[in-house]
Amino acid sequence: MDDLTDEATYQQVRAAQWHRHLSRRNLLRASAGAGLGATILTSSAGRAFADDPIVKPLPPELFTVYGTNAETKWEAMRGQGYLTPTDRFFVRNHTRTPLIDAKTWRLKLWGTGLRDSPGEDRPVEFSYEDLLRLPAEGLTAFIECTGNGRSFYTTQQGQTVSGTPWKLGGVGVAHWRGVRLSTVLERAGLSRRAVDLLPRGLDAEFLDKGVNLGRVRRPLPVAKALKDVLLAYEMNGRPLQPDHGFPVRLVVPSWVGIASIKWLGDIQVADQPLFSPWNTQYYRLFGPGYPPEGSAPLTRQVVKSAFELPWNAQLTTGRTQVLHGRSWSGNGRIRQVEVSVDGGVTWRRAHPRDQRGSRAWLTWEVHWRPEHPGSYELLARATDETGATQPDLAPYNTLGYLFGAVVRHPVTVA
Ligand SMILES: Nc1nc2c(c(=O)[nH]1)N[C@H]1C(S)=C(S)[C@@H](COP(=O)(O)O)O[C@H]1N2
Ligand SMILES: [Mo]
Repeated sequence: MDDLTDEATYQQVRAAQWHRHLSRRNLLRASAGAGLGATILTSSAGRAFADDPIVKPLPPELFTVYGTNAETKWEAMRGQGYLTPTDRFFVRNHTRTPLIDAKTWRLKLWGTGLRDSPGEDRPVEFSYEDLLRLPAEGLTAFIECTGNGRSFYTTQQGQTVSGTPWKLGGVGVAHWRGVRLSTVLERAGLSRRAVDLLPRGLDAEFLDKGVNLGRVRRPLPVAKALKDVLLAYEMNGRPLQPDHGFPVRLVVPSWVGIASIKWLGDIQVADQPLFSPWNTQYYRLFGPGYPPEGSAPLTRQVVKSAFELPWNAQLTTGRTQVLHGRSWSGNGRIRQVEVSVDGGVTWRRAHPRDQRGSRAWLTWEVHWRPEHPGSYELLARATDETGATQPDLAPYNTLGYLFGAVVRHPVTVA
């Protein structure tokens, strides 16, 4: 297998692939469309790229697309079950989806936090088959982009922030299956001195305003890694699809989406704190009230709620509507959801439906019979088991992370 960490080899392999994959394009699209997560391409590097940044179909009734990212339309969740079907699960790519050959793929662990301190050049390796043979575990959990809801800093709070202008569709709940990261760390010889891991993706290097920041990687404290992190190879009962990290991704429950590294290639295990742009210049809070280096690196997501309705939904006067929605929190279970149909003057309790564990959302519903035509704002406000509730205003930060305020959802009654 070619050494992908070697620049020259990588460039060579990449150039050759570029010519080859045009002819493969249609085949790839077809297999992605058929939902074949285990698309296997033969390429010496074990990695190729599709022409589009995202491989799966992105029909406009399911997604809003922003460059390399696509958000789920909340109305596409209406009538769905508890989980977000994979065909409508949001995609957040820094660059583009790589197509990886599971046969040659290896997960490599190395560093001073392992007992023999193996260097990057002689890592402890696990094949896809090795991982499939280890004890498997399931986990129902949301993955949510830290910038989910970012556009509301501007539209609700009049503030300028930078980044993808997500509404509330940068989140999904899936049933993941894989091996506990702790199991693999143990087998790799985790040392008691280990403090930080640095999982790294096999997607292309990320350029920000012309500066090459290298491959996507974000330090993960050993304590979280040993607690509940999964090396997932299945999503909703099928092998991961290319866009969601095939062959193996991390699922770091309750934490900011960036922690859940896709297309996992290697994990540095260190006996000292690690840093990357993804825990220093991004995924911290910056701005007034924060130190110049920003807040501490972000970990848990905040409390949020969404209605399964289109933006500016059209409803009928004098008819009872069942409003459906979902609420979730990085702190644990949702204890209560209140809904207002009069812009926040009066509130009523939503009826809780289903919540599968503390790392996934609560589905709920509320009945409403609008008697008069006009424009309305629907509000949903959740409170989690720690008592954390959604505020009227989200604390400003320049990168627009963690928008947890109550969202005012416009509808028209006619
Ligand atoms: N290797 C790699 N992992 C990654 C990313 C990426 O661009 N490259 N994006 C991260 C971000 S910011 C988010 S929100 C989640 C999105 O996961 P999804 O695309 O499966 O929904 O993946 C994370 N893991
Ligand atoms: Mo993200």
